Amino acid sequence: MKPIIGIAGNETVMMDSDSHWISYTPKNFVTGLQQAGGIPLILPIGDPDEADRYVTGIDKLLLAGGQDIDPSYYGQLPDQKLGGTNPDRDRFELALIKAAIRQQKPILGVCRGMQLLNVAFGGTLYQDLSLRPEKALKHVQVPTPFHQPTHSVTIAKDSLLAAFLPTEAAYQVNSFHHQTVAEPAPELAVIATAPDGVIEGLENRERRILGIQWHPELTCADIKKEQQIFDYFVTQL
Ligand SMILES: [Mn+2]
Repeated sequence: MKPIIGIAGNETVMMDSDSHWISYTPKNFVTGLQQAGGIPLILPIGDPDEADRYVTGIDKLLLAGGQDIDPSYYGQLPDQKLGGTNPDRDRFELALIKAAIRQQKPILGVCRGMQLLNVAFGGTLYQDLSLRPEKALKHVQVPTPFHQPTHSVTIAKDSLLAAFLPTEAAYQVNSFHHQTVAEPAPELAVIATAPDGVIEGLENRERRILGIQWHPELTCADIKKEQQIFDYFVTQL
């Protein structure tokens, strides 16, 4: 039976109208999961008290990209470089993570999703790449097209990703993030790193939790190995 993959949704306003809000997820997550043999189900931002019910109805949870996370969740005040936040989304997704852990359901976190996993497990973020002590590479690759990889990552040999991604040679990924993991949570292993030391992958194998900083949903139609990330999540994690 095909697994149901809950995708934590986002909200945006249509046509600059205060009253025309929509709940959504990027369609490429939907098609990537469908290609992998999953049944995607978008979970709109809602009451954290309902998170357990939502997770009961899914087999696995996908956390997508989006807004910056409220830095109060990792003990910081807002820096001038902090981007837009959505407190309702933070609250709901943190509740979804707790529920998925409680119900022992696998989680894939992408970009913000990986950063939120780190925060949920007690790790911290840099609110902007410029706040790292070391100089960073270009991690917001705009105007380069979204599906083109622009920087490399080194994948750890004993990681979940090593089942299908190369660990000997550097692996090329796309990049759309201005924030980054600072202190990884104690329960999460660092499994992918960019040449500048930026953390691009985290996992907890026992809990079947995987986080990646890049965006396979934007590359999976063109690059087979990127589609394999969704294949692995849907069929194996
Ligand atoms: Mn990057």
